[in-house]
Amino acid sequence: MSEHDCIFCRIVAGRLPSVSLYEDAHSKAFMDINPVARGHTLVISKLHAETMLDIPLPALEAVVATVQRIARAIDAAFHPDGITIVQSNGPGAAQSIPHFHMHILPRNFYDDLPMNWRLTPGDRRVIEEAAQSIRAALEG
Ligand code: DGP
Repeated sequence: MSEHDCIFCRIVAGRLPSVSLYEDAHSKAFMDINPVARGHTLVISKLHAETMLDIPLPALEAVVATVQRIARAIDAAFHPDGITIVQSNGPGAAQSIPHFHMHILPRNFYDDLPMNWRLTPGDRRVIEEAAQSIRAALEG
């Protein structure tokens, strides 16, 4: 998808409407059109970058600062039991809009959102092997 076709670029440019909460030079926060919780908010970079792997650090920092600002406001407004911040990269992670964004999800104990996992001990050898692969990539 090019920047020209990108839904979130069109929202940044004001060519598509959004229920806006906040914006600064590098980021924008607005309500998700398919909310899974009351107050479900998106924070996007104004710059078009598809994923966290592509986005320049200053733009990422601006988005994270806005996420904290909005999460604090959501906490004050709704007093949820918790807040999940989630961010997907690529189709295998179910990213449906290829423009970098973070979700802010007010949570409660009984919301049954399918994103919690049980804490099951992993195989230490498999964990160590995965770490070795990542360390090699870091060094390479
Ligand atoms: P993801 O699947 O992580 O890429 O999340 C994309 C989110 O964007 C999804 O929760 C729905 C939301 N969304 C898609 N199109 C629009 C739109 O035009 N306006 C708004 N406000 N949200 C949108």
